[in-house]
Amino acid sequence: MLAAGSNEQQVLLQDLYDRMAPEGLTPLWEVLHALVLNEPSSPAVVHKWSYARMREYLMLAGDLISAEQAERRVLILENPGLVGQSAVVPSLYAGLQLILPGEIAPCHRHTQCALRFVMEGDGAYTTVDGEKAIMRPFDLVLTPNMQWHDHGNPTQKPMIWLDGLDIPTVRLFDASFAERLAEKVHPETVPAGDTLNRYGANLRPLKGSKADRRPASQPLFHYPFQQWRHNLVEMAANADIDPHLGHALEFINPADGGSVMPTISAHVRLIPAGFETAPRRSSDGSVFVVVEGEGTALVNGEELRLSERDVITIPSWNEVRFAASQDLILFAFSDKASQEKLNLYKEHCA
Ligand code: 1HN
Repeated sequence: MLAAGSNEQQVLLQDLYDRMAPEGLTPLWEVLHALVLNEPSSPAVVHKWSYARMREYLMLAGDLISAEQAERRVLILENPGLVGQSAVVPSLYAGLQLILPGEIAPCHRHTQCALRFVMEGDGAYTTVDGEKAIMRPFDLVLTPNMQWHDHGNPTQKPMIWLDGLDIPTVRLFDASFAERLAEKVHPETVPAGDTLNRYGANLRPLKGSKADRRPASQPLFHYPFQQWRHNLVEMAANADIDPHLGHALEFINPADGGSVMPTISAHVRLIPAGFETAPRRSSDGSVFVVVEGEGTALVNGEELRLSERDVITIPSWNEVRFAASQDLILFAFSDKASQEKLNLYKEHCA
């Protein structure tokens, strides 16, 4: 055996690497430390996108390209640590989408799951498998895996929402399938709001009845702001506050009580004015939207100022504390759903 670390060893090892590389072989011992970390060390960085800045660029894009030509007119919120990957954290994608008055975004479906969180505008819609979800500010709307969806804006004002998709996760598994509908828009087969009546109020059509019409695994796709804000505020008025989260409610899939979609979890929080959450880390990669109020996120000791509609991303295992100067309402989505299925999810509260 050659002396460890000797020049001669290095030269001979390099020669071995060079010989085997063309045959698809490389040494584990050169990369092992980077493959198996003692704790997460994300290549993604903490980042804030101010809504005013994003909106300015998005409206400029609106002058240059139609929603129809673009298919989807979206600015990707690309994590500065993941340049070229169209990812906000390693497993998820986020984008800001604009639909101008009179525009439509043509119908398609794909294996990627999507959520929309409305930032601005009132009355545009997404049609999900023939049913319109009419979108109001801070509504959450889902387009689960392989459901036909197109968007339209019959109002007089621009409509802007944040898209969250599991694009990088689907890419990891090489499992992307997509198709365009022959028609630009899906025929409307059910009145708007029908699904909320059937599945959105802790009721459901009797199993086996004709009224049970949505896919069994994904019946609900609209979580209106009016409803979730009321629930959050009323709960907070009567609940002990969690020191690490503030008041928090998770959106669930009524089919199984689990996450809203198989790869994406979503929740909302209320942090009352004057409250500061205790330090917390979690292994999910998250995106937060400021819905109401003002405050700060203190991430690894660095302070980010939060104002209405700002978006921040907090990758895995960064320590975060939120502080509210006014009652702060946050929406968040993350890859917790995937991590729990893979027995990976972990959190640490100091
Ligand atoms: C998509 O289908 C939408 O339907 C938005 O609005 C963004 C990004 C990548 C792939 C599909 C939409 C998307 C997307």
